[in-house]
Amino acid sequence: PRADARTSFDAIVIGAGIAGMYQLYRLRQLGLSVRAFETGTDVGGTWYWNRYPGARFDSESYTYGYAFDEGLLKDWDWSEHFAAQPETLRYLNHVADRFDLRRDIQFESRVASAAWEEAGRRWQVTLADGRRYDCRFLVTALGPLSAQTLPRIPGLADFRGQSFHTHDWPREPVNLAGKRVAVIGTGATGVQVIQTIAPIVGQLTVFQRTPNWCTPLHNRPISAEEQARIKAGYPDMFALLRTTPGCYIHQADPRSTFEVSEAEREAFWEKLYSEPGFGIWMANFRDILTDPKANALFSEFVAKKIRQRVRDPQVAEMLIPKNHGFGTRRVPQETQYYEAYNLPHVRLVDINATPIERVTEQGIRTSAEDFAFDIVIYATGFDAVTGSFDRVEFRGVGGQTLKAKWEAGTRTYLGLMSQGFPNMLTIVGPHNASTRCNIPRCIEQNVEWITDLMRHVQAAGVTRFEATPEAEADWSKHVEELAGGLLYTLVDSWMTGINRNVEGREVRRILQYQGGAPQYREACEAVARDGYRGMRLD
Ligand code: NA7
Repeated sequence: PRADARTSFDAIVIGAGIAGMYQLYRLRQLGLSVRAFETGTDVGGTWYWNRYPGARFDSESYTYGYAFDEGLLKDWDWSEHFAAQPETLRYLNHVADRFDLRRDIQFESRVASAAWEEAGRRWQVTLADGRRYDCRFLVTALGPLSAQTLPRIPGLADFRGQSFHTHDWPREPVNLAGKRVAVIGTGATGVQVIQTIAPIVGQLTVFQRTPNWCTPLHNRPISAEEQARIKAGYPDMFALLRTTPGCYIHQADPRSTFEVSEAEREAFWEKLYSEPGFGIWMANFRDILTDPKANALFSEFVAKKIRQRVRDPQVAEMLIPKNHGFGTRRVPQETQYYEAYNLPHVRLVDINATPIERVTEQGIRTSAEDFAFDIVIYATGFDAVTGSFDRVEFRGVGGQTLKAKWEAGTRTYLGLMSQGFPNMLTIVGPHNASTRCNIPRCIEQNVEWITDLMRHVQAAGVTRFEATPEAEADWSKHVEELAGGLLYTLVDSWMTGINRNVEGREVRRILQYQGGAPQYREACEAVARDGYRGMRLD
């Protein structure tokens, strides 16, 4: 039975997505009393919330599932190379059942604040509804892309039709057939929505601010033979994933763009364009994301593809990014996305030319035109990485808030903790390799490192730990240095912490550890090996 009345725990985990579920499982194995708090009514995090049409993996399904349990790997069959959201949610429910996780998860429980109490060396956790709990150790599993943001446009509440942010897509079915639909936003989410609903709706109007470089996903079902091969190959595959920078199956090409002949280059790029997944981004020539000339040449290759696929040359030009090169923002992967614009009832509106002035009762008014819609879909993204932390009031030593601390500059140790916030660990926090990663792989690493620390802390009778200011300063500097020379740091996107819908998010930040997952893992392991160097354990 669930010990709902209990309010004191060894550890509290915030969030029951991929990270929170696994952390709960591991801490429970150590014999700790643990409670996980989750805002949703069930497990799944990202895959619980994002039920919008077309939501699916951009990672190969079998590289994305948990790797920690052989039985789980053996029993679960992914149906497609890139599974859709309902399947992923079923998978996460299967995991919750299999490991009996729900008995320690409290749903519909949004954590509003967590305050460190120095005297008792405990965290006081308060939910949005006022219920209070306390724990020795606090682990955040908030998700890097869970703080959804709506556009700052006047009149949002005036609209009389249905409207939703893709993250908050309703649980009950939305009837899109024959409807007049608007989509605002053309990031990875917008692209998935647009290509999926275009054939179904009556009219589709896409409001685009910045086009992205999208490349084909080439998804397909997994045959029985492939299934057997995938399962037999799991040990080798996971070993390979430990060696690639983002734990993807794609291995970087050691050659540089200009060391091969033009014919060889074109043939290689054609091959990448015809292959499934992120290979085109991650297994391209090694200088594509660092040398502006190489980047420009490859961008032109993709532009040519867009021109071939979109019939109206004016629309094609609108869909080709002009101010950033390929791969310097998150690359949306698509299935017939460009072809959607060849349908007679699909229209692309460039809101730089004709800005949105307001949302009206009927629809959307731009500087040029009044549009009427039945449904408005906001695919407008997230206050990334730190946004989910900002939505909880974390108060550390002396009552300082984490938000105020990080506003003055993101500071962490290993992307897993922040000085002044003792006994608190941040899975997928800023400065962590996870947000440049096939995320469950990096989540498992984070969770296992945290679990080892907890084991050590328990055995040694430690009741308080904290990163030292020096270690934090060094790590933060190291993270900044590693990003030097990468073209993405010169471009606005969620990866550089930009979100013009949030005040204060107009300045680029280094949010990610760019040294690659293997080097990150080694850095974490070295800290543990050296008796948790850079941390004070009392
Ligand atoms: P993204 O990639 O941040 O995309 C958000 C999109 O919404 C992007 O095209 C934005 O244009 C657009 N946007 C945001 N605000 C506005 C306003 N006010 N007006 C017009 N257009 C706007 O979020 P996604 O959900 O697509 O993807 C997030 C990640 O989730 C993705 O990378 C995957 O890793 C999974 P902008 O580019 O800012 O001009």
